[in-house]
Amino acid sequence: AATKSYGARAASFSNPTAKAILETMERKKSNLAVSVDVTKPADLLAIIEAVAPQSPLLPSLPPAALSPLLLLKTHIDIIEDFDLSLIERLQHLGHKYDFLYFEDRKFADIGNTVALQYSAGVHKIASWAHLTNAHPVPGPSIIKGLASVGLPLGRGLLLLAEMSTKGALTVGTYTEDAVRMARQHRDFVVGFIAQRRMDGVGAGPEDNVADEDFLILTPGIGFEAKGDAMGQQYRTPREAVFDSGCDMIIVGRGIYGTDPKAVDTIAAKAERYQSEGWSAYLDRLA
Ligand code: UP6
Repeated sequence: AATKSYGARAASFSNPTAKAILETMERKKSNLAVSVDVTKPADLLAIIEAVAPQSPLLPSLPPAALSPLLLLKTHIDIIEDFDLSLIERLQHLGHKYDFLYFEDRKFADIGNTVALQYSAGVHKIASWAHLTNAHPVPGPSIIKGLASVGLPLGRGLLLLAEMSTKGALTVGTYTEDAVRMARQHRDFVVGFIAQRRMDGVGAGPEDNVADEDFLILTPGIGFEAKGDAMGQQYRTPREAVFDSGCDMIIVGRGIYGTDPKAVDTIAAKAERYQSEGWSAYLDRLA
C-alpha cells in the first residue's frame, strides 16, 4: 500500500469514510490533518479559517479544493460552552473548504458504554464525526459497541496501535494484537493511529495479507520542537511519511503555536506542513 497512490487505494476499502478520505487526499493534494486543541469556539473557528484558504500548490483548482486542510481533528470535550450550533458552523466550513471531521475521542470502555458515549450525551459524536478512534485495551468488544452505532452511518474507526509519547505502553504484542483485532473488523476499522505502517503486522500463515491496506494517521509531527514538557515526541513530515510509510500527518501546535490569533503565521505554517507532507508522499511513490 505504501507505494500506491491515495486515489488508487480508495478501491481497497469498503468503508465509505476511508474512501472519502483517500479521494479527498488525492483531490486536494494534501495529507495534512490539523489538530486544534483550543478551548474557545471562536479560536477553533478562526484557526480553521486561517488554515483553510488556498494553497499555491494547485492554482488551477476551484477554491474549495485549495485548502491544505484535509481532516479537522477535534477534542470536542475541551470546548467551553459547547452546543450543537458549533457543529453546524463546523459543518458549514467543512462544505466550504472540503474537509472531513475526526473526533479524537480515544474511547476505552466496554462496548455498551462506548456505544452510548459515541451516540449520545452532549456531543453526539457519531452524528457528525466521519472518523473517531479507540484504544484496543478492552478487546474486540469495543469495536462491536462502536460499530453498532457508526457502521450504519458509514463512519470509520481507527485503533490506537502506537502512541507518540515517551514511555508509551503501546508496543510489541499490544500493537500486534491491535492489528489482529482490526483485521477481524475491516468493514469499520479503517486504520490506526501509529508511528509506522501496520500492513501485515502480527499476521499468521492463515491470514491473507498480501494486499492489506490500513490508513495510518500519525500524530507527534513538528519541524521546530523535538517534544513538549509533557512527554510528547515530534518527528518531521518526511520522517513520518517517507521513512515510516505513514499516510497522514496530524499537526497541532506546530501550526497554531501558542497564539491562535497569529493568523498569518498559521496559514504559512499549514502550507509548509502540507507541501512537506505531500512531497514526502510523492517521493515515497517514486
Ligand atoms: N495524539 C498524540 N499522540 C498520540 C495520540 N494522539 O499527540 O499518540 C493527539 C493529541 C493532540 C495531537 O491528543 O490532540 O494528537 C497532537 O498535538 P500537537 O501536535 O500539538 O502535539
